[in-house]
Amino acid sequence: MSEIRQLAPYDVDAVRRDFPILSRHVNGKPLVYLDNAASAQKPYAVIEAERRLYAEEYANIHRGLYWLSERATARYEAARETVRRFLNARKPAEIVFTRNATEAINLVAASYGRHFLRPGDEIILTELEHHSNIVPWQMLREEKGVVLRVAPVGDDGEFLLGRFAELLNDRTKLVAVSAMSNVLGTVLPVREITRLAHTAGARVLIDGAQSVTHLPVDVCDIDCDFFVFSGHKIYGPTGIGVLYGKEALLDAMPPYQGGGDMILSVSFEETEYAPLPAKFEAGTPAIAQAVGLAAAIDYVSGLGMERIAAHEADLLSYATQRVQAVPGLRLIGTAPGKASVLSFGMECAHPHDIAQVLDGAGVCVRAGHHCAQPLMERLGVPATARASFGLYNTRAEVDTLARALEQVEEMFRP
Ligand code: C6P
Repeated sequence: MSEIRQLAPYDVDAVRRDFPILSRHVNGKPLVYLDNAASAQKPYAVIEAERRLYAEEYANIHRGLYWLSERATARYEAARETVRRFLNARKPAEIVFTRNATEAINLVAASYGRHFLRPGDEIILTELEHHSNIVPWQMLREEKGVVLRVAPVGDDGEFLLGRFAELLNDRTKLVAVSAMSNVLGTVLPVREITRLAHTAGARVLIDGAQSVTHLPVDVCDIDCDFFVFSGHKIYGPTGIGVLYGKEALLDAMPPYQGGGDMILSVSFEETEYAPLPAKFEAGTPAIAQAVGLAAAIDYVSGLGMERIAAHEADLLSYATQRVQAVPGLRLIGTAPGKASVLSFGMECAHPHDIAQVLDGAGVCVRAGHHCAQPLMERLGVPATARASFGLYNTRAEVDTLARALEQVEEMFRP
């Protein structure tokens, strides 16, 4: 199916039929789901992969000496290989399953950060980071006395590479940046950021929570040291995320959590840890969710990341043009090359009011600070309304959004 689909023109109606929830109504209106940056809906392929595992092949993994456990283990490890291929990592050992992107960043902060960073070492973040890529480093600052430096963004939300480069110095030990802003859609030049950081002798962590859904990724090409993402944003299950790390680095890092499955042997005197990646996967992992994530990756790969990106780019430019025509609406984040996210404010209404009116029209958007309060502060807004597009959204849905925004304007106009 996948090759045929990749060769055919992008058929969004066929894609929509793969997602059962998209045919439902909310508040008496057809569902228009535009909150994909928060979490994406799931295709039958993902739902069915989890169902099949539970119905036919489920047992705990890595420890059973019976067929069913071996089968479930094979499925889980095959999922790891699918993720490896998707990211173009060198080895499955470089792929650690976590709960989500947040846990993956916490793992790096707790293991790499505690073990390798010293008081006075500097970590560079950017103004557009999600709280998940700020708070773990602040916790490390409390504990280790590291220094956080923040690369600025411009008024349009563009990343200022030159200003970032000025922050690099011989105390910089880590650069932790998002590949794409969840609020503004700004896409960061992660390859160039990594090159500059490496020249300064720093390690690089890329938060791919948003970018992984919209842009093809190749960790070897970027040459980053760590890359993280969550399954639920890429049409996969909740409860599963990924940490990619270069093998030598992960090898040198101490375990994050202790328990079963991450050991070779335990006595009360000492414990020998398992090799990668098991060393970082203490306890029974999210087995079915890993299998569901692999199905999601197969699904998006079947459609083709480039084709998805092209479809979404068309939607974003159409939506930008449509909503800009709504009186009193101001776009927030207009960096060149931005992807799939449209944040805005309206003179007449608070973002929460906007979201509520849109909900009445069946349109789901997020409103608030989007877990990026420092960015809100930088932009001088308390909140934004945010429409974020996925591979199943259509121009007709954008029209519904624009009409509902016109309704907001009519309702709240003084
Ligand atoms: N952003 C949004 O609505 P988790 O929660 O671990 O799956 O993802 C955290 C995360 C990390 N980095 C970025 C850039 C993100 O956008 C997110 C999640 C959602 O924008 C939920 S706050």
